[in-house]
Amino acid sequence: MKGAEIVIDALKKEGVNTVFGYPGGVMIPIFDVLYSTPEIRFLLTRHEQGAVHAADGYARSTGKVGVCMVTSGPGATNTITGIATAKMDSIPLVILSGQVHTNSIGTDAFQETDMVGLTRSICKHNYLIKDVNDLAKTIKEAFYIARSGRPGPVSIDLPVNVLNSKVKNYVYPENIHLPGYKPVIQGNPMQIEKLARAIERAKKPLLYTGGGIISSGATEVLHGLLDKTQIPIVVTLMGLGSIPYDHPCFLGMPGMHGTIAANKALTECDLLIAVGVRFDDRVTGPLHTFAQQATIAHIDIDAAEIGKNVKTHLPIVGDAAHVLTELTERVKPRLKDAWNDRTEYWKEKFPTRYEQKDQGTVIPQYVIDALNQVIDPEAIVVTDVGQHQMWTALYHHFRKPRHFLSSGGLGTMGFGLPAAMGAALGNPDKQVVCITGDGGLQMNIQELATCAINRFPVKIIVINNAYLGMVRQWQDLFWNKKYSQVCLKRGPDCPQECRGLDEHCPPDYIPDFVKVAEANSVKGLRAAKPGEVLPTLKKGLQHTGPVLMEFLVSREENVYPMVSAGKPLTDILTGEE
Ligand SMILES: Cc1ncc(C[n+]2csc(CCOP(=O)(O)OP(=O)(O)O)c2C)c(N)n1
Repeated sequence: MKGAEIVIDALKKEGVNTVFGYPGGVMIPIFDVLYSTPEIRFLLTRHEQGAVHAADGYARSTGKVGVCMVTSGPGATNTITGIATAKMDSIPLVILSGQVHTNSIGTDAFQETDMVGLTRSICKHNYLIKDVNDLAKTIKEAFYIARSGRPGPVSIDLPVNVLNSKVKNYVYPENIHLPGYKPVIQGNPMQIEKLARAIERAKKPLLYTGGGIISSGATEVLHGLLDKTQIPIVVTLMGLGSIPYDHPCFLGMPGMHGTIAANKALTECDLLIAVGVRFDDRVTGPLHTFAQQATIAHIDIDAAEIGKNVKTHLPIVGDAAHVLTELTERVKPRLKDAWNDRTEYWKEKFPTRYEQKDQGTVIPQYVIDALNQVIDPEAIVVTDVGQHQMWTALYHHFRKPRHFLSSGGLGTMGFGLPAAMGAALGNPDKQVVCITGDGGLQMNIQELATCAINRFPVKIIVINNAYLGMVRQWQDLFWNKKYSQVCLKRGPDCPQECRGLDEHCPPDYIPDFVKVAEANSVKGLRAAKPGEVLPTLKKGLQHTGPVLMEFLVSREENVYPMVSAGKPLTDILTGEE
């Protein structure tokens, strides 16, 4: 059997029926086999970055490993941002890239790049296969490593001669032998017992949970723990959806754009039970100010996370679902008490809010909030990165895990549209809504064509403020309103120094998103007045094919609440100062 055939057979054996990618010279042997492999659907994107984000969106929404296949050189380097995005958010991917002939490696051969070197620090593991006899075993390992323990992307570089070489007796291996890699699943029972006792003693316990809950499939167990203990909970961007937005214990997202209730609770709690989180700086602020009064328990499948950023008093290495199941069994029921009253008071006293007037400009928050009235409750919501992402995190009504996809750790603009496309492919029965900024959409706008030609009915909501809004917000609040290179209307007639809107501002936005949509056979709609928002959303969501709904919003709206970078979580700007 030829190397290229082994790759395709291995994918089938791993249960892969969908691959995202883009072809090129050295990968033709594999594409040649794919040509007559109807069991595998290949999604030809319009850019390799689109392919890797689409594989990522597929993986996040289905829980399966996303597979991406690209050629050597520029094909491989175009996946780098997507691989780093997946690594930061612990998303299982296998990236198969082509490579030049093993004899040419190191000679600057045509389209040669050192993929192993390039991906070393941004993937969970990587391989360069030099011998066709290692191919099957390596692919088996790669899938196992990608999906087990703390999931992550694994890169496999495939020299063209390996793909063209033959193996005499090919068998796909059944077992994995990786003595150096044994993820711990069950937590230490003594430690779990200690945590159960600590919860009984605590006066102000708080759960702080993240993406680890979703990747371990621990949502139901978590709900069970909440039912038994009523412990207030804050959920990071990556964990949104693991608790329904209206759950009585849910205080919202913590951190820089977190709710006031969540940040106050983090500051005051005396026992912090962190599960599947990594104490990201966007959540904690300066570490010496974070949860100062708390005993910190940290449950994580990745031992390297324990104590990485904060001193942990009660470490438990293990899978969140297993550890929380055992914790729920061991902990005594806890009734709501004065601490619950206090956190609920904060929730009521400091809701996130906006004001939409009947006339005048559309407020971006209103668009995202109004979507709650018309969206299918089972819909998958995907965002890009920026202000619209934070408003979605604050205003969207999250209901289920794997139904909110967003680039958290890397904050990758351009993620939204291709990730939504991957989610649509993986979930043909679900409504998929992509909320994006006018900046981020343009980073992978070429994928509109992929959506249209494949009939992916993605509903795209463009919050068009004609600014790179989140950067403008920082310049507004912390850089004396010097709007340097954030205006997407800026042209040669604009003054050198700009502090916002004035008579020089060109009237038209380029490109015309509605026309771009229509040129790609995607339905285009636009709303510019408050009264047009709901009808446009309704019309767009009812349309059967892909739709782009552009909302022209007030340009200088800021995301609040906000804790300034480098400030403690107590230092909250509300926008009403
Ligand atoms: C690839 C990439 N480049 C730059 C940034 C820095 N950045 C973060 S948010 C942002 C602005 C995003 O603007 P837009 O897409 O219009 O969304 P908005 O913030 O206006 O909602 C920028 C430039 C980034 N996160 N990713």
